Amino acid sequence: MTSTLLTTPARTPSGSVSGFASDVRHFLTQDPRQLPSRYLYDDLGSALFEAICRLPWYPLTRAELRLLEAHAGDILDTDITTVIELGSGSGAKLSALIAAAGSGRGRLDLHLVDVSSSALAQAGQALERLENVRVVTHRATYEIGLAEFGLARPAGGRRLALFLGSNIGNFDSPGRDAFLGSIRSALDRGDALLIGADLRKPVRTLLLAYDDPLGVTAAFNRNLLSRINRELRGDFDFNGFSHRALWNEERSRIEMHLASVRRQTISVRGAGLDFVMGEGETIWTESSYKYDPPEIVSMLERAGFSVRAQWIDPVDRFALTFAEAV
Ligand code: AVJ
Repeated sequence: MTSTLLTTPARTPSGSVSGFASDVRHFLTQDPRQLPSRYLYDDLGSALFEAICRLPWYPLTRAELRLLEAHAGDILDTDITTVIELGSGSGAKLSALIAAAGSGRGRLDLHLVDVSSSALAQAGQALERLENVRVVTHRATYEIGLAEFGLARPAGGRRLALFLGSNIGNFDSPGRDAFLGSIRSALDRGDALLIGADLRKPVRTLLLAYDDPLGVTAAFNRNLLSRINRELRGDFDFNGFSHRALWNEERSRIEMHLASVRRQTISVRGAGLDFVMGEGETIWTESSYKYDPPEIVSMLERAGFSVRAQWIDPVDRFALTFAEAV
C-alpha cells in the first residue's frame, strides 16, 4: 500500500460562518427569496443526500454508477496520472470507477473537492484503501478546489476532471458556461473531463425524484432552515414551511422551494435579519436543470472541449459525456 491522505486547510468563504451569514443575508432578501444550494450540504444534509441516492424514485446515482462501471476502461485510460473530482461526496463513484478500470497503471493522484468535511473524511478513507493511490482532500468550493488543483499541476501524465451526479444541473446557464470555462483553464490540452448529467424525461418521473413519498427530500430541503437556526441563531419553525418541487418547462429545470404555510416573522440574529414572509411565499433553494444530449455536447464545445464519447442510460435517461480539452 502506498496511499497517503493529505488535507488542505479549509479556507473557503462558504465554509466559514461569516460567508454563510452574509450569503444568507444577501439571498434571503432578494426577490424572490432564495438560498444557494451548496448550503444544503452540511453533515446532516450530506447524509440525507446519500439517503436520497438510495431511494427507488431517485435513480440518477445508480444509473451513473452503471455507466461508470461499463465504460471505466475508456474513462480511466492507463496514461491518466491525476484525477480531480468536484463534489466527491462519499467517494463511492470514484472508488467504483478505479476498481472497474482494473490494475496495470502507475500511481494515481486523487484530488477530492467538497464543501462537506464529513463527506470528505469518508471519501478519503474509502479511496485510501485502494492500491497505489494518493489522496488530497480540498474542503472548498469548486472554484477554490480548482485553483488549488492548478497549483498542484504534475510534471507529466494526463489529468482527468470528474464532475458527476448532475451537479452541473445546479448552475444557471451563464454560471454554468463560466464554470466549465474555469475547469478548462485548470486543465491542459489533452486532459480529459467527464460530466454526468440528468436528461429530460416525463414530468411525473422527475417530480417523484424530487418529492419522494418517504419525505427524505423534504427533510433534505428543510435541513437548510435547521442549519440556519443552528449556525446563525435563526428561529425558523420547520412546521411553518412545506417542501415544494416543481417543474419549470420553459427553463427545463426542477426547482425546490420551501413555502411558508402562513404569514410569519423570522429572525436570523447571526445574519442581522428580521423579516416577514406571507402565506404561500417561498424560499427557492435549488435548481436542477435537465438536458437533451446534444445540449451537453455544445456546452462543452463552447467551453473549449471536444467530445469524444457520450454514453446514455436508456432506462433512467442519464448521460455521461467524455471530452478532451482542445
Ligand atoms: C446533487 C445537485 C445533483 O439536483 O438532483 C437531490 C441534489 N436535490 N434531490 C440534484 C438533490 C434534491 C442533486 N444534485
